[in-house]
Amino acid sequence: MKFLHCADLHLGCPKGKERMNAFRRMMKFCEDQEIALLLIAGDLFDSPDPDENTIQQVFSVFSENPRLCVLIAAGNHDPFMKDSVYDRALPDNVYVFPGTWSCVEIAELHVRVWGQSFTAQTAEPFALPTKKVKPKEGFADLGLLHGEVTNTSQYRAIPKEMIRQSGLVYLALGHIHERSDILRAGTTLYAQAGCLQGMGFDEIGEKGAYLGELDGNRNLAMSFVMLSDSQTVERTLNITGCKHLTDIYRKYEQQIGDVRPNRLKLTLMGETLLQNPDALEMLLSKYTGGFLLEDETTPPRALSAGEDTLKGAFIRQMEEMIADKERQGLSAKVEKAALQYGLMAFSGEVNTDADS
Ligand SMILES: [Mn+2]
Repeated sequence: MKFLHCADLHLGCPKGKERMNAFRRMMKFCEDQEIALLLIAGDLFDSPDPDENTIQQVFSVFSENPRLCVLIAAGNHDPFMKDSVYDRALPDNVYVFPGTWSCVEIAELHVRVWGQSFTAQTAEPFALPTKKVKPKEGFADLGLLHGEVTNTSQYRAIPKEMIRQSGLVYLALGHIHERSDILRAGTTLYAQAGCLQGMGFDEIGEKGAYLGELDGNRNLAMSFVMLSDSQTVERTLNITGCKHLTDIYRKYEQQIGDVRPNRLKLTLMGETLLQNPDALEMLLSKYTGGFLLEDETTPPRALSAGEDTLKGAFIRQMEEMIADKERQGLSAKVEKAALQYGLMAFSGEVNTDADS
């Protein structure tokens, strides 16, 4: 029996076209791979009342594959409450868990799936019912929850001890947009699937879902499936020795190049005088689907720092001021800029209206 575990699709969010594309790609994957069970670990929608067009698209795609069982544990973004997106007639193959830990038994798949929805924007820590449920002969128990594996969180803390005691074969989790590895507590495997499609610069790398294959002896094999449209990639570029924007531009073209449709988080390193980051951003953004520049360059630790010249004395004094500020835990941003401009002035690259 094959199942797919996804989470945090955030459909219906502003500029959410890529997220909808990833959702459609995932549903196509389910059909092509004859997945029997789709576990959605919360935040399918970005809000409890997304626009009607989004709702219709999502539910009609579910209906198009009636053999697929779709189980949803609502999350903090799309809690299951009165008049929310889930408080309506749903397609026959879709089930949303209530706010209490309970199970659905799917006889033809020989599984029971346990789950619990958010019913508000926050949720109490997860606790198993005191009366322990007995395993059922011939059935594997799976779990589905939105929350974080920790002891304290307003977004349903899930203590590891609870997972260990759960008796589940696998617990499918959502909420954390960065996926976890397949982890273990006792005999239970568990994982955060991560979001299906990243959008921001804090959602780095390949996104997708976990594919599970369960055999008749409750042996489980899990693997990751990449399903996202574009991704955010991180790169660094050392621009030591680059004097002008065109030098940086050329170096970028040689070492990184076109990353579209991906978004790029570019960190500039090295010793240089980066004069106009905005212009650089404009030059390079044509090669990316979105651009974030982090400047971690340092002013050239001028070879002339040891010189017995006016320039040498200036550098030593500025470096002392910077070190002094940093010792006090203060920002030395102004002093660093002063050092940059001073060095530029020494090399004749700046005139008196440099700060305009
Ligand atoms: Mn969430």
